[in-house]
Amino acid sequence: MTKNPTYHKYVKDYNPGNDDIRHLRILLYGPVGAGKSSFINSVSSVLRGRMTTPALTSATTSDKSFTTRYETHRIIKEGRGQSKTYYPFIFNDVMGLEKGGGVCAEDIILALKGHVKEGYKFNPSSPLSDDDPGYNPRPSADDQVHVLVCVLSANSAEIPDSVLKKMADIREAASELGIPQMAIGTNIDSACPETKKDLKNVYKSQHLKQKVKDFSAAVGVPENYIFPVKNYSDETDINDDVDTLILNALRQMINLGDDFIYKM
Ligand SMILES: Nc1nc2c(ncn2[C@@H]2O[C@H](COP(=O)(O)OP(=O)(O)O)[C@@H](O)[C@H]2O)c(=O)[nH]1
Ligand SMILES: [Mg+2]
Repeated sequence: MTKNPTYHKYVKDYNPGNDDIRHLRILLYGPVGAGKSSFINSVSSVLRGRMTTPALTSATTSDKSFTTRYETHRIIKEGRGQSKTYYPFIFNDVMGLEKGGGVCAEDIILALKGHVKEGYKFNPSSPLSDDDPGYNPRPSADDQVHVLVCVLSANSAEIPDSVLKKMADIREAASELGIPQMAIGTNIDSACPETKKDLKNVYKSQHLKQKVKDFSAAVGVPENYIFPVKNYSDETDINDDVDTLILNALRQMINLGDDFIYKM
């Protein structure tokens, strides 16, 4: 895999094809530790051409107790301080599909519609109600989610039924709203020794092929909408093969989101 300059350019030059929309909102959801924050950091590193580490990832994947706020992550395009500019695609990530904790499926569905205000602290035991100050009664086209991305780790054990049920509810709501959906499979390195050795083996690996099939069956996303990625985790330098997979997934998010806002 040589770095695909076309994808890089496409992403760098992208502007939403609907003048009423300043940015595409991409919502990542999935279990704690699946690699949501790492993916956002990786996108930042790929586009900046150097390792960036906004203090975003969880140091330990077993910590399920921390509270989450609804936060928007922007990627810096150019400049510093007051003169910073950002890419016209932004990310939200919500964790908590764990049983007995995390964000309620109802809250994720409210987020899809743009009803969750920036900074709202999710309450695992009760969903956001419309009289809460964190509720946005009149969401703009910008507040709504334009692409829903399921994040799963290729290196994790089977997904519990309770989690699958939550994911199915969220997907169904997104389908009703017409929001396009896709998935990324992270940790292709730690899940497969051959791929770890050389990321170019990703599409040859029988193990990963089977994982994609399993994911597809479990979460109902078609196989060709599941993108394998390796997030930047402990490397110190940018790597073309890592970049290519991240850009491939990101390009698809932008394509799907742009189709959707075009129709809005
Ligand atoms: N080797 C490897 N580690 C990863 C990958 N993605 C995430 N990690 C690591 O897994 C841990 C949890 O990732 P994080 O992004 O915080 O997960 P989140 O809870 O979904 O936001 C971190 O220590 C990451 O460095 C990957 O693709 N490969
Ligand atoms: Mg995270």
